[in-house]
Amino acid sequence: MSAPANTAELLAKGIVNLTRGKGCITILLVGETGTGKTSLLALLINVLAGRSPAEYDLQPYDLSNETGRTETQTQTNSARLYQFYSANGVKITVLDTPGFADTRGLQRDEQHKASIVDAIRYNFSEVTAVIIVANGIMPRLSFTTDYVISTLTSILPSSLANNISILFTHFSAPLAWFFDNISLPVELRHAKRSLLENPITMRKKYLAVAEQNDRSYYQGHQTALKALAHTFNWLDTLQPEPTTGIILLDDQSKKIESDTSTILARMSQVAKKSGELQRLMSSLEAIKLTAKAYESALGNSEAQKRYEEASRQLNIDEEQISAIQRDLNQISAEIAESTANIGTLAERYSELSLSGTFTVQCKKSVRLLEVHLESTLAKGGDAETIKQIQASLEQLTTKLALLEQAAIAAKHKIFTHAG
Ligand SMILES: Nc1nc2c(ncn2[C@@H]2O[C@H](COP(=O)(O)OP(=O)(O)OP(=O)(O)O)[C@@H](O)[C@H]2O)c(=O)[nH]1
Ligand SMILES: [Mg+2]
Repeated sequence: MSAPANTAELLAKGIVNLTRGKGCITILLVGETGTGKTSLLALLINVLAGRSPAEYDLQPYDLSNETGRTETQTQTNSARLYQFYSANGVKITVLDTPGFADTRGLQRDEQHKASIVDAIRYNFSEVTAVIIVANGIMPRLSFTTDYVISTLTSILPSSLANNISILFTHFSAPLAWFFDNISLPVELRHAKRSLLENPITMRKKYLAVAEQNDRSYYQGHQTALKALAHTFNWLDTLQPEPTTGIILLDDQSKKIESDTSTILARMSQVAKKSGELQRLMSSLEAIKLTAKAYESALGNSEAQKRYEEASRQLNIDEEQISAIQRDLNQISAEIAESTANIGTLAERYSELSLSGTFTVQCKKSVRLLEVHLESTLAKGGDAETIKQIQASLEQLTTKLALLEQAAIAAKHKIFTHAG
């Protein structure tokens, strides 16, 4: 007979029931910054220890891994692994991760991505579930959340699709919930969704007010336990997935990124050489005119000397021009070949990844930077910040153009090979 389902009453005693004879659950908590991942971790630790709200440890996580945003709000710095047991001995492993769309910039998000994937690479061989934590007080996805979801799906393989759930925090009233499902990416529209008003946060608020007899707090706590019970019932249905897909995707995207940087460097080399070629061609034209002018007065010894000098220079320039042209042809052929290879790599990545294509993440980053630039300009931001955003935007746009070109080149290559 299967074990009884998880209930708020059992969870209040720290009891988790798993029907499949599993003794452990591994959860990745991911999402936008400030949505409540660390608070959810704190709730899980307290509830599974069987503590009552009065006994809650409000900060049972590594405080040295948190940076203070305000006195009551902190931001997680890097991915951190937590292991704890339910009162009846189920081992729970949670990876609390730094949130994306960090106000400190896209580069910081790249570091967060690396910290998450490294933590997975070195600590997990399989994962039971990925819980995307999102803020429930929003009718549809903002640009930022859209960017965050695309960043997350870019590191997750599609083999994990059934193991992903979206937990909307700051909210617990399903009837009043108006989130527009259509705004979610197709891959996540069928993901399990749940709502939570985190009692850890409410507990902090509750303790801050003088009157400590708030029945609504205890009702809220009960609602949260029910939501957690549903989550554990869902976790119980899951087959853990190997993390090899995440690691493979990371390896592939690192290769694409490094090959892209190499090509971009080669492209700026081409631009420099083309400039040089242009300069030499103009100088060649000028020398040709000079030589022609002296040629018509060749009886004159001074004119003869000048004519010979011009002819010598003409030869030197012509040799240099053909050397540069040879270089340019060779580099351009290499670029074309590498671009098509990147496109092929990106296609392989797309077959594995939840995000669909490799370029989608780059597009969303461009869009986010454009919005950021618009709002910084509107707010009258300082010139240095604006210059930095513009430079990042330019870099990213060039990279996006290259990736789009790579996709076309790869298709053409396949077509040519097939034909
Ligand atoms: N009202 C309410 N506040 C919440 C809830 N969950 C989290 N918070 C508050 O939101 C703020 C951010 O919570 P964190 O748990 O630090 O968010 P995080 O996702 O870990 O943030 P990063 O580490 O920056 O990614 C804190 O002030 C929490 O108290 C919730 O369900 N309801
Ligand atoms: Mg956090």
